[in-house]
Parts: sequence; C-alpha cells; structure tokens
Amino acid sequence: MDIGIIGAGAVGLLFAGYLGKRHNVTVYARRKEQREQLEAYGVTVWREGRRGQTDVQAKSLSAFDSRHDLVILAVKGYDLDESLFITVPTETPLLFLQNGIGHMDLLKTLPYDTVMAASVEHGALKENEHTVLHKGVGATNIALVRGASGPLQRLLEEKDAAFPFVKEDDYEAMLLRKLFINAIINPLTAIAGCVNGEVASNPYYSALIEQAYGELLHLHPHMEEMISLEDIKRVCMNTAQNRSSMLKDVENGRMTEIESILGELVRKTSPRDIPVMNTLYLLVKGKESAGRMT
Ligand code: KPL
Repeated sequence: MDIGIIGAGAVGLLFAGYLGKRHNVTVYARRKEQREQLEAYGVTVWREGRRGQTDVQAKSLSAFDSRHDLVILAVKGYDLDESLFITVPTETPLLFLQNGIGHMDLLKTLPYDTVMAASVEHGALKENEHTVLHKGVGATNIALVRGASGPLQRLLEEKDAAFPFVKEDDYEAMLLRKLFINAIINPLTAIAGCVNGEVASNPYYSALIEQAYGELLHLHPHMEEMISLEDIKRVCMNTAQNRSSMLKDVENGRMTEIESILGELVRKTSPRDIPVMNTLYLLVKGKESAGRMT
C-alpha cells in the first residue's frame, strides 16, 4: 500500500519504521529539520538491543500527496484540527490512532468514506528526529468505523510478531477499553514521575490503580467483561520500562491529553463519585499549567 502518516512523534515513527518495511510510506512532519533527517537517514527502530532501519519519504502537509491508499493520523487528539481534513481528500481511508475518546465525535461525523480507529498498546519513546525506541511490544487493535474493509485487511495480513494488528468489531468498546488503560496509567505515572511498570509493582500506586478502576467500572459497569484489573496491570508490565505519553508531556512542559482522556468524565460526574479520578485530573492539570508557565 501507499501509506501517508501524519505526525512524526514516537507513535508516528514507530508505525513508519514497521510499515515502511513492506509499504511505501510518506511521513508528514511539521518541522523542516525533522523532514531532512527522515529523508537522509530513514526511520530507525531499536528493539531489544537490535536496530532496524527503514527508508521513508518525508514531506510537509502543504505537499500532501492525495494518492495514498491509507492515511494514518498519528498526531495527538488536540492536534486533530480542521486543516488536516481540508488537506486529505474524503475518498482516502483514514486510520485514527489517538488516545482517549475526545475524537469519538469526529469519527462519527467526518465526511470520509472509510474510517478506522485503533488503540495502540506499544511502548515507544522518540529518541531523536528519526529514531524511536520500541520499549514494549503490544498490539495495535483496529476496528472499522465505516466503509471499505480492504485497508484494514491489508494491515491484518502484516505478519511481524513485533508489530501485530488485531481486529476488533466494536470500535466504541475498543476505545473505551483503551480509555480505562490511559485514564489510569497515564495520570498516575505523570504524577508519580515513574515508568509504567512501577505503578503496578509499587503496592501504594497499585492500590490507587484498584481504586481508580473501581470508579471507572462504577460508571461503565458493562466494561467489566472487556477489561479487568489484571488487564490493566498486564499493560503496565508489558510496557514496564516505558514512560507514558502523559509523563513525557509533563516532563517536557507540553500540553497533555488529559482533556480527551478524563475531561468529559470529570465534567459529567460529581467529584464525590470519582474522588481518585478527579484528584488525578486536577493534579495533571496543575502540573500541565505549571509546565507551560516556565
Ligand atoms: O498508551 C500508553 C501511553 O503512554 O499513552 C500506554 C499504554 C500507557 C503505554 O505507555
């Protein structure tokens, strides 16, 4: 396939590094220096001490190539703005990789023929403009929201054990499942300032995971069959060495994804019903605003 990937952060580079082995990949990056490095060196993926290098093309969005068979949106939820959708033709199949549920309305309302959503369970850390460390092998769960199933089937045919795709039937349940993971692990690691593995192994943080899970389950009781406490702890252990995306955002003084992950939940629910989630939300907002003032 001819694939365009919009966004060249850790996740965008990880997808480019793996998919670029078998597909023709163009990475759309905002900054010229990054595009130059991607063109010159390709994408480097480090996994378990081994280095893989993949050639890609790199362009700015203003040079968008409308012939892609698939466009993967690997930007943060808050960067999914209108200009992207003016650039990409409505016939192009889109795959959304965002955390949280802030983009759920877009999935439903955007006038694109083929729309897919994914929840990414890999641990990835961007080392430099063209290098990503694949710190935890997970899966990319992928569901068709509407339209043709061809691009999704092609991704499912990928046979790389380090970068598997798994088909999901219900995209809303899939996103909600990932929401449980991100709503608990991301704020906790961002506040505690620790890697994912530590929130599961430290008994005090682990107690908070249990309390937060209980609150989320109380709001979405039907999710009990779809995600257990053990599943959340398993994600922590599978990505044990990973610094969550929210921790990295806080450390770098960047805006976090807290709004698309917890914003709606906190606004719709009384703090008395979700004391732990509400506290985590406020603490991340506090860190975020402190970071942006420096
Ligand atoms: O999705 C993640 C993130 O950091 O955003 C997890 C699964 C928690 C991996 O770090």
